[in-house]
Amino acid sequence: MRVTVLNGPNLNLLGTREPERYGKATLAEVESLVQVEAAQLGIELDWRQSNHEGALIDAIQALPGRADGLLLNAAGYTHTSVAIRDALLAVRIPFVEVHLSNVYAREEFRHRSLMADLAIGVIAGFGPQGYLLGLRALHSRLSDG
Ligand code: CA2
Repeated sequence: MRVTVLNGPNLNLLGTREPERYGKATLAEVESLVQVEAAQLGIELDWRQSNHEGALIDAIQALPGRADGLLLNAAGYTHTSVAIRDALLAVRIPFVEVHLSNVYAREEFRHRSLMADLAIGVIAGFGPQGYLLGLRALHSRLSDG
C-alpha cells in the first residue's frame, strides 16, 4: 500500500516557531514518527511539504497510479483553496484531512474547510499524533477493499 503525505505552507517552520501552538517537534521529526508507523503497517510513504499552492496541486494530480491514499494537511490553504479542492475532486483519491491544532478552538475562518466534505474523515487537535491516527484510519479504510 502506498500513501502520500502532503503538508502545506509554513509547516516547514514546525518546531522552530510558535511551539505553544504547534508543538516542539520539527516536521522532520514528525515524518520519522510517521515513517515508523508506516513501516509497521506495511505502507510505503511519500512525505512532502510545499509552501506553494500550485506545487500541492501538481502533487495531487500526480497521485493516480502513484498512491492508494493521501494524508493531507493543506495548512492555511485548507480554508481558502478552491483550486486544491478541484484537484482533489478531479483525482478522487481517498484522503484523510489532518490538522495539528484544534481548528475549531481557533479563529472562525479556520472552522471552514474547503476539502473536509471530500475526505474520508478529519482529525484535528492531537498534534503529530493526528498524523498517526490518520494513517491508521486510511490504512484500515484502504484494507477494507
Ligand atoms: O493545525 C494545523 O495543522 C493547521 O493546518 C496549521 C496551519 C493553519 O493555517 C491551519 O488553520 C491549521 C498553519 C501552519 C503553520 O505552521 C507553522 C508551524 C510553526 C510555526 C509557524 C507556523
